[in-house]
Amino acid sequence: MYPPPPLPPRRDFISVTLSPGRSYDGGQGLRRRSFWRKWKQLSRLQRNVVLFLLACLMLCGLLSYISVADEWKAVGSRSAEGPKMRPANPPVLPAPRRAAENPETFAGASPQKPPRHFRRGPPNLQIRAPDGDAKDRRQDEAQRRAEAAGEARWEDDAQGSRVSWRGTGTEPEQGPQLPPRKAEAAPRPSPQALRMRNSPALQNERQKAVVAAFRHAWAGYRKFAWGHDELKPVSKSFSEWFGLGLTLIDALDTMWILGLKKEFEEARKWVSQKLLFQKNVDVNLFESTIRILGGLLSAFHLSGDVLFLEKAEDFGNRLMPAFQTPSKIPYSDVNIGTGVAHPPRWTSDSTVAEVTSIQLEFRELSRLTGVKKFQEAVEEVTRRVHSLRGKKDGLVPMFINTNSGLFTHLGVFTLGARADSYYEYLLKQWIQGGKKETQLLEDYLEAVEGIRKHLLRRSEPGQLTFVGELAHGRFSAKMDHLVCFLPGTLALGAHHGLPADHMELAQALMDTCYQMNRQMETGLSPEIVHFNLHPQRSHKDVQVKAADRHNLLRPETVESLFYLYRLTGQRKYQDWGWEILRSFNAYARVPSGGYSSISNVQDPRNPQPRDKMESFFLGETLKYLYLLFSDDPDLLSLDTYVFNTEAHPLPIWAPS
Ligand code: DMJ
Repeated sequence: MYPPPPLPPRRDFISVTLSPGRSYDGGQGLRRRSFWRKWKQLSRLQRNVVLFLLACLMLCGLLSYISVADEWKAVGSRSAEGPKMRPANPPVLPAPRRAAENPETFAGASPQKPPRHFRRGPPNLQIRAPDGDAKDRRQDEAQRRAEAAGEARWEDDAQGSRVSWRGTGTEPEQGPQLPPRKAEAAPRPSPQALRMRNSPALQNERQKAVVAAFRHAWAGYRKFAWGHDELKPVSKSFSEWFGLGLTLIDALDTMWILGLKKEFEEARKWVSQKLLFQKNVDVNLFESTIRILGGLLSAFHLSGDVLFLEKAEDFGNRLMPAFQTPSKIPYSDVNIGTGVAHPPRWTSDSTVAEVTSIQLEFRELSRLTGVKKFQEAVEEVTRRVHSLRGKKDGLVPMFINTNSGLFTHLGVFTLGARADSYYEYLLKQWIQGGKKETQLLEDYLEAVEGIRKHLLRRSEPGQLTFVGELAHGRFSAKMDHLVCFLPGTLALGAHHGLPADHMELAQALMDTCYQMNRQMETGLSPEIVHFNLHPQRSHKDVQVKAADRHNLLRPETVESLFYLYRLTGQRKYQDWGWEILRSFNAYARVPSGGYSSISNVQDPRNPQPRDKMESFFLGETLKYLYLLFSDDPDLLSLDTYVFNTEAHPLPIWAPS
């Protein structure tokens, strides 16, 4: 057989009919005549049908005209009032949308496109368009019915392998499905559940002041930001980061501890009815682990309410794709709806503090659920980081590559941003696990010696002990406020049997952190300070650059004050915390509700509110202040609980 002859190449033709002698009228006369001929050719029935359809069309047109005309009339009457109200120069951006007064009605309102919202580091942590509202409502309804029927319901997931803009298309590990649970590990109320104290009589005056501050902050959140991530107290609005009610979840255990039962119940209802993780949204693995996973686990432990554990397990499952990298060092971001994980847009590095400060939460999740993969994933990270080259006497660089698994940007060492909680979690995991994991302890002890050797100095003229930074052998006298977690961590280690000189160092650093607040005109620490190393009497110990003068309502100073008071009993630490609370009330409190971070801690007349209340103000700052003012060492005993880096208490597994 011969193959058929090849077809000629396809050509496109345009056919043109020329009609000489006809005057040009756009062909309209011709079209009219041919329409009339076609109409005549129709049967009577066909004509009637066509006429009937035309009549229907006209009727519809008439009806919709009437309704539109009504609306126009309304708009017209609104705009008649308009000119009086409108500012002479209307703002370029629309005014922020206000949340309704009633949180329940607002929580279900249609999603708006959230404002872009930037954090330290990655610019791509923005919320994506949430799923349709109707879908959310259907899921809510199904969830409500399931809960009414007494069963925990786990949403179905439309999962599929997807390829993100940078890399991994990962099959979400069991996605949101509830993994088969070992019968013996079924969740049950925590044996350590802490009874909520309802009686204000049990609270001293300072604790009552913290409760008042919390109520004020909560009132703002409830009124203007209910169910959203963060309150913008000045504009009486909100901002989204993950679109998961971050402040509400971060604050759950604080409400429990402060005895705010009504508020807790209302928030619990929101978690039960509105908190759904099947959302097309990128979350930062670290931030969402410490705030959301940690917050839910603590809420479960304190209240004994299994709802929080179920939510925690669902969320933990959705974070797991982040660990599917060539090196097993997790990506910074993961989409909890699609299961696609990825590094930041500009690099394949992750931050060292971020990948090493999720262990307490994932390990606890494994212990509670009996599902080992959570613990295995994070402990693999710990093992790999432990044996990496590039450390300096236990100090770690700030970045680690998710492909190679190696440290990058070698030679730069800090106890501040991007490295801070690595050190904190070495100690706290060791405590959490019952002080058996000696490798964690050894890494911690070595790091403390590394800090002493390379980063510790005294300022002039006041001889304040501080922790600076090292960049390629050059010392910088710069210290982030974030470093003020360190006195508390050192004191905690000493309490758990580590060398007594750790406590001495803790106390010296505590003095310094207090001075970082005290020496500012508002009594609130700036984000970063530089210490004076030169012995001229005219210079102050603590110096602040214009770009670093802001205060974000961070907890680290009061966190350490809590540990220092709890473990030494020295009242001065309570007094220092009291000063700080008074400063927050004087300079950060927004009368209509909420507290705001401020731009200038050196200008008490105009501290410049930044219109943002970070979730950690309720999750950490106010919680630590309340615990600092307590004289009851059994209120979240440090022999029973270990606090994650977002101040969420988790139980110590076994007595040492
Ligand atoms: C919190 O999210 C955590 O404490 C974290 O470890 C550091 N940053 C903030 C508070 O400042």
